[in-house]
Amino acid sequence: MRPAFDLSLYLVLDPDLCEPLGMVETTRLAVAGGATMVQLRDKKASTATMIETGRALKQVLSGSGVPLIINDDVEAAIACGADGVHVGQGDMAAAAVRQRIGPDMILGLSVTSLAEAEAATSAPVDYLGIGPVLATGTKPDHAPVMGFDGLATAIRAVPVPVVAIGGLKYSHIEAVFQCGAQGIAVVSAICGTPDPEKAARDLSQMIRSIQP
Ligand code: TZP
Ligand code: MG
Repeated sequence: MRPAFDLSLYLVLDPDLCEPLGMVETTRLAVAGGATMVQLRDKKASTATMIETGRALKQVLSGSGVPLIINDDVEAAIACGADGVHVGQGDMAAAAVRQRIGPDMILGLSVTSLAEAEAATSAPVDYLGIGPVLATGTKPDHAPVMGFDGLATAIRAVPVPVVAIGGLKYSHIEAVFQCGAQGIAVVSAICGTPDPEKAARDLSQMIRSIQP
């Protein structure tokens, strides 16, 4: 069986924004502050480096119950003992990923529009990442922004839990959950701060205060 997972405060790592603390220490602090899920996303890393970093992240997450998800690199995810994989529209198809990882790993898929959300309704995924909700400098080549109305419309079209992404900060939490999302995925709101534990704690407390 796949592990249970909580999308509510989903940290997506960025190696550049995580300097000077590094991705492993940033993760340790963010999880201490309340992050519920962690994704290793390093577009420039080799599979060998992804495996090495993934193993270090698994170690720091040990005992926390927080799943580690690997972006794109399915073989690295399997090799480092990650809990799941996250793919985008341009990556390996979700059905092929599911075939490779089997039934026991979490699978997430990014969608950037209502059309992509509708096309994903039959995909064998456990959750969707929907966005960018707002413009963000973290992903300079991002798709057109969807806004909160676009997010809410896409969420209504899909049967699986959704985590919203793109330009999201503390001040957007209420709107994200009002749209029907199960969580907020952030890079710079945690990785780009001098105190990732405090950043995560502030976000987490706000989420807890509005979740039913
Ligand atoms: N996918 C869509 S937007 C984005 C990704 C990975 C980056 C989000 O970064 P931030 O800093 O939380 O806006
Ligand atoms: Mg991708």
